[in-house]
Amino acid sequence: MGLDGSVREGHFSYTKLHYEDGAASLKQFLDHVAAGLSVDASKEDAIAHPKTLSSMYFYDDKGSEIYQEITRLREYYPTRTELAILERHGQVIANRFLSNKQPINLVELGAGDGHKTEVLLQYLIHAGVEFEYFPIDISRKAIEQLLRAKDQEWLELGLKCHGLVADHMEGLRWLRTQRPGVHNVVLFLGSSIGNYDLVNAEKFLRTLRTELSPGDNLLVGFDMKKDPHILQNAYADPHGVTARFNLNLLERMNRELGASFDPDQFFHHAFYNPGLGSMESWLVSKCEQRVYIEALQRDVMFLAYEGVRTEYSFKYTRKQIKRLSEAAGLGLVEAFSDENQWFTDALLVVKG
Ligand code: AVI
Repeated sequence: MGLDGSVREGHFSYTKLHYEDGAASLKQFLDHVAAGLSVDASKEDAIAHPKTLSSMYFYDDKGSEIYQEITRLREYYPTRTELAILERHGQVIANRFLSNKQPINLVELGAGDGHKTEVLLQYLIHAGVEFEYFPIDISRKAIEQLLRAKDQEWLELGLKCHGLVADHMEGLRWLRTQRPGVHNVVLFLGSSIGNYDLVNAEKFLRTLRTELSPGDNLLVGFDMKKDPHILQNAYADPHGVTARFNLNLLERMNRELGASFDPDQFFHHAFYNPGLGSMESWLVSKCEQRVYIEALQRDVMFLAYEGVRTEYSFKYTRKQIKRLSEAAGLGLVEAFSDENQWFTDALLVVKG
């Protein structure tokens, strides 16, 4: 570890701002499961308030691996469509930052595997934009894997990079104190914003804005509204990869909470809800059953065909993107889309 608290990883380094507390995270997961599965489906209000679990718990090591598999599926269009947008419009995006003529903190929320960002990094370097790249992820493993995987490539590109093991807001606050006055460009790619409902998406953007300064930019990925058949195919793929992704949540409860779920007794069900404008993923019980959760010291009952909602994936229109941004105090500078208008990377600016 360096004097400034940074940790070297190959030719690059990272700072750890978030201390992973295994016991606290497990307790949080347990409380979440207790609240989400406590609904008694035989009671009337279960129609309005079914059993739920948050999609944020999909991403343990196994879930993250299956998600990478999803992104490579032909049916799951968002990843390759966003990549194509960045390939097609990267030059214009880079030129926008060049015309600001100031050095930039290029901040990425959620490190990912770096594949999509790579395109943008190359454009920025070739355009001569002066920047340092700060991938932020709550998981130390994710930052280490990214730095390790990209070590030689980035070295050859002459990229300046420093990782942050932190939650999004902690990372942005650190940048404000360590690099005051530097223009921030925040990347939130991959339509992760769609996993928030509309109220929480606005709340998230508003909180982000409070950590930034007027004139700072964001590039946010939005999946667009489209023919529900295309959505259906992407979220209930015929290869069963998304089903495995969803069912892994049951296995995670077995592994971490000593639950006795039999994944064969549930199925993955995904559909587009046009009223909400969102894809929904559910785990549906194939029969009436009782599941014991050791860490809760109690059984959870499921009726036959009762569901647990595990994910929303909201889809947007241009108008909604503009409205959401403005409500959060952000201006829509430019929207970059593919030719089918399936996906949009929206360049936003923090208003003064
Ligand atoms: C991570 N997130 C943007 C993905 C999505 O499309 O909502 C997660 C996912 N769920 C099913 N397939 C992919």
